[in-house]
Amino acid sequence: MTDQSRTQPGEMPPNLVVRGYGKFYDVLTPTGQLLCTVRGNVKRERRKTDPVAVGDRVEITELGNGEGVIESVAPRRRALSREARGRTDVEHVILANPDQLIAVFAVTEPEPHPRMLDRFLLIAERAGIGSVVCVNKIDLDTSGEGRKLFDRYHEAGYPVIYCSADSGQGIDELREHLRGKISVLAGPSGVGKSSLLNQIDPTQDIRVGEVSDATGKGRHTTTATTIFRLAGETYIADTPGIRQLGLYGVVPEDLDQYFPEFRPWLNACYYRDCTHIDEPDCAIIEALDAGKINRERYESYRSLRQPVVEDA
Ligand SMILES: Nc1nc2c(ncn2[C@@H]2O[C@H](COP(=O)(O)OP(=O)(O)OP(=O)(O)O)[C@@H](O)[C@H]2O)c(=O)[nH]1
Ligand SMILES: [Mg+2]
Ligand SMILES: [Zn+2]
Repeated sequence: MTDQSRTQPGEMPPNLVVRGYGKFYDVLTPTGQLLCTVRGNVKRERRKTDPVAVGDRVEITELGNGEGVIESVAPRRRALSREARGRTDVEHVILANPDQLIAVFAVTEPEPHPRMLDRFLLIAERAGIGSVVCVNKIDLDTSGEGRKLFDRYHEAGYPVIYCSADSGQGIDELREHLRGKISVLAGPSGVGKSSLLNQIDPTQDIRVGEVSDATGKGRHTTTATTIFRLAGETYIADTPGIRQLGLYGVVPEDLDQYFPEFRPWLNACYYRDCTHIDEPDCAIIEALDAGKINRERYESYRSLRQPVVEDA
């Protein structure tokens, strides 16, 4: 490849990393897919983050036989990230350059944990990425009681889709939200992320797992993040289930910005640096007491703002 084929400054190269396998990456190019290794300098330059992540746009050199080398990674426009395991200062990228998060939880099996959903929404807010809450396995909620847990997200302003990969309910609505965007399906294991993707595009035939009976927890069937192209500019990433979501780069002072339903009140507190916990004349607490902010969401904020200090 000659230098003329390189992308100009400010432009994103068309080549998209769609899957990683340790040292190798599948890269979708305008003419096909290549299995690529990574040039050593890319790793040396990026020690505090994944040197290459699924969703990255990359410059490559083709080697023939469907193989290539990633020469450089374009600066990420945004990234949905978590803390690397055991390293609070290192970013682990769930997906680079997504347009939106589809936060998938099951209405039951496994039991949904709203605090966990709050964390997913929070990392997306921090990254400047919009979210859709996708409540799956609605076929199992025969009484309609289970879905009420998710009312608070609708009240907070998030689109909430009730769907079932089994019955097909809500799939068309979900498909509408995906059109023309790069979306990332994320959530706990066993909630049906891969099953939903199979419903959205049956030609993909992605492996789905069983929720183990003993624990009701998923078994981590999906082991690597993979981007699928659904049509033209519509892409969706399936991700492995996440058990613990370490909040990368979230500072306590900024937490209130990441709860969208707080935003209308944020500049009305008496103290500019109000924590909204015990200060007088706090507009958030007034909104809470007036029923304009959901109490569970507020408690979720409070627990993150003032974590209980545990003995070492
Ligand atoms: N009843 C019911 N079961 C579902 C539904 N969607 C998925 N399942 C089942 O839930 C189990 C887990 O589904 P997966 O699609 O593998 O879940 P996942 O979120 O991709 O899990 P990981 O890959 O481990 O993160 C499978 O046994 C599915 O058949 C649904 O809408 N209703
Ligand atoms: Mg899966
Ligand atoms: Zn306040």
